Amino acid sequence: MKCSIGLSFVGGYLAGIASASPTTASSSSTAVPTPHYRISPIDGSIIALPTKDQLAFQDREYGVLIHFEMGTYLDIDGCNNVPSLVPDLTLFDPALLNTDQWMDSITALGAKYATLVAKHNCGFTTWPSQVKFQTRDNTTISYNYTIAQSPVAGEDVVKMFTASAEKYGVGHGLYYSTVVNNFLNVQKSEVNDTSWAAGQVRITNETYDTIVVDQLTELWSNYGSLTEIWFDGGYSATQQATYIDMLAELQPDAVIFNACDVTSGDCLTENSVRWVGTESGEAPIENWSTGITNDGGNSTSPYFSPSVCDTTLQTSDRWFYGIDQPLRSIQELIAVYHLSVGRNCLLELDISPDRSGLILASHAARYKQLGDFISSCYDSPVNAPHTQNSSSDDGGYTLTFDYATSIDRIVLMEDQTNGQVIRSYSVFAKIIDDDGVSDGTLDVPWMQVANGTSIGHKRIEIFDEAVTVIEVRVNTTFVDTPVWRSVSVHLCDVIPANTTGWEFTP
Ligand SMILES: *[C@@H]1O[C@H](CO)[C@@H](O)[C@H](O)[C@H]1NC(C)=O
Ligand SMILES: *[C@@H]1O[C@H](CO)[C@@H](O)[C@H](O)[C@H]1NC(C)=O
Ligand SMILES: *[C@@H]1O[C@H](CO)[C@@H](O)[C@H](O)[C@H]1NC(C)=O
Ligand SMILES: *[C@@H]1O[C@H](CO)[C@@H](O)[C@H](O)[C@H]1NC(C)=O
Ligand SMILES: *[C@@H]1O[C@H](CO)[C@@H](O)[C@H](O)[C@H]1NC(C)=O
Ligand SMILES: *[C@@H]1O[C@H](CO)[C@@H](O)[C@H](O)[C@H]1NC(C)=O
Ligand SMILES: *[C@@H]1O[C@H](CO)[C@@H](O)[C@H](O)[C@H]1NC(C)=O
Ligand SMILES: *[C@@H]1O[C@H](CO)[C@@H](O)[C@H](O)[C@H]1NC(C)=O
Ligand SMILES: *[C@@H]1O[C@H](CO)[C@@H](O)[C@H](O)[C@H]1NC(C)=O
Ligand SMILES: CC(=O)N[C@H]1CO[C@H](CO)[C@@H](O)[C@@H]1O
Repeated sequence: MKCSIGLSFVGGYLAGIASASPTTASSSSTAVPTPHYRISPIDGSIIALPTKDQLAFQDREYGVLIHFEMGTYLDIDGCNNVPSLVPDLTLFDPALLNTDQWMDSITALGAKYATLVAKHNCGFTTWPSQVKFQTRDNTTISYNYTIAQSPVAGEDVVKMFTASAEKYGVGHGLYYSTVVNNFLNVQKSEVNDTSWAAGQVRITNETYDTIVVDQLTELWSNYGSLTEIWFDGGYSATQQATYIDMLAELQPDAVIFNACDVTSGDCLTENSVRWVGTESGEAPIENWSTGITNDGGNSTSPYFSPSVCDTTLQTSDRWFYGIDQPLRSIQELIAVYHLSVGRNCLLELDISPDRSGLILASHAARYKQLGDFISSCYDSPVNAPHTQNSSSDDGGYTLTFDYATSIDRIVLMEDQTNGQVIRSYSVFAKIIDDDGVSDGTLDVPWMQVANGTSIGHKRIEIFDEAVTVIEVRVNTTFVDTPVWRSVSVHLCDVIPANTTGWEFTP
């Protein structure tokens, strides 16, 4: 992926194209989807409304992004920034390829969806694309840089992956980079007409546009209903109307990563999700489900567009399998979970099958370790059978316990069906300390244990230390009376949060 490189095109690059050559925009009369929102009955502000697909996607909370393609066979991390590199087709030779084996790691992690890179920047397709096109000398040829010309001709990674995902009950999505294709000598959606390297085929810009449309049509027609579609680095402004129509017709339920042009505000679909703006796996502490900018979003934006935090398992921002590339520690990955899912951002963790087509044992073990932590910490609230709750119209929510209960964190979830409405929260607890116990009185004062702004789908607040409480109260400010999805308290092993250079504020 290296999507930071591509994604910087979303604003600057696309804006440049649109203003430099407005007449090249499609003549289709396709309407750009408009955002849906309502007006706050309290302060008149905008409350963006989600689609059912966006809510269902946020419910998945975390998934994986699978990098398995020609880049797997390079010592560098894919073909990014090496425009003349067209790796030899004989390199792609996964002798032990088994996508069910991938699913073992995905389900051990607890991921609810998986998005597969079907074409990355080298231009190689891991499905046997049947697309034909004209070269600049008007000869019609086949797109012959695919798995069908590789040593494993006859296989279709996209089809195998789709079947495995369906078998294991994991949502499946596809990534296809539209802005770079070394095989066709394309960077930033434009065919370079000055020189051609070995293995590159000569085409026109118009032909490139039709190839992309034809290949996306294959991917969006032949592999079922997709959970997520990735536009890494955005898309060419000239293709906007075409993609709007294609998505509406072929994949109306998919959520689209990078669906919106930050500058114009145009989106390909209402089902957009936005990039959070980094590849570290950390969302800003204040992070809304709304807004289309590549950061913490905007609470008053009319666009509902949750953020995605994509990040790697391997160190050094390495997305494709790297020989002997170290893995990030379990402590760092637990921090990543809290800095993404715990801050209302969808975590999309990289998976990098090796050159044999399998997930290495050391990688599999780390996914399971993270999955085990998440389920042991968060599957069951502490002392749930002895907890009562009540919510009130003043935006408050109270948990009372039949007897003193030790907790070290709280998980807050809004029901966002009618938009994200809470604008700030404070968590208070009646903490039993040594004095309280020795006094023999439960008349203990409220202490603020956490506070912040955005909740959205989920906010996890970890306290400085475990405390014993008899009551917990959440107070909020809001633009409409909050509807709580859940409020739960947990007690988990204390995991050291710090790793070198990793900022983590519990
Ligand atoms: C290819 O076809 C186009 C349109 O028919 C024509 O303008 C062009 O001269 C042809 N190119 C070659 C090399 O024959
Ligand atoms: C792909 O097709 C072009 C044009 O026919 C040809 O020059 C090239 O050798 C082919 N590549 C492979 C791998 O078959
Ligand atoms: C086209 O390719 C040549 C040779 O690789 C390179 O020097 C040039 O910068 C490229 N042009 C563009 C617009 O990328
Ligand atoms: C494609 O379009 C760009 C921008 O207009 C232009 O610089 C480039 O030369 C075109 N490529 C070809 C192959 O015509
Ligand atoms: C947030 O969105 C609103 C409505 O579009 C806009 O007026 C405001 O400037 C935005 N705020 C920021 C910080 O971009
Ligand atoms: C959290 O509470 C502290 C102390 O009362 C206050 O200074 C801070 O502004 C609050 N932060 C938010 C986001 O409300
Ligand atoms: C929470 O808000 C309610 C209503 O505004 C207020 O009465 C109460 O004192 C607040 N609770 C705390 C612990 O500050
Ligand atoms: C409150 O408690 C009831 C009864 O245990 C439970 O069904 C409900 O889900 C809880 N509400 C929230 C928001 O957690
Ligand atoms: C955690 O990291 C910060 C910043 O890197 C550092 O200042 C702090 O001392 C570390 N805390 C612990 C307990 O290691
Ligand atoms: C909309 C919003 O509040 N964005 C914030 C997200 O978090 C970053 C860093 O914490 C802030 O700079 C943004 O203002």
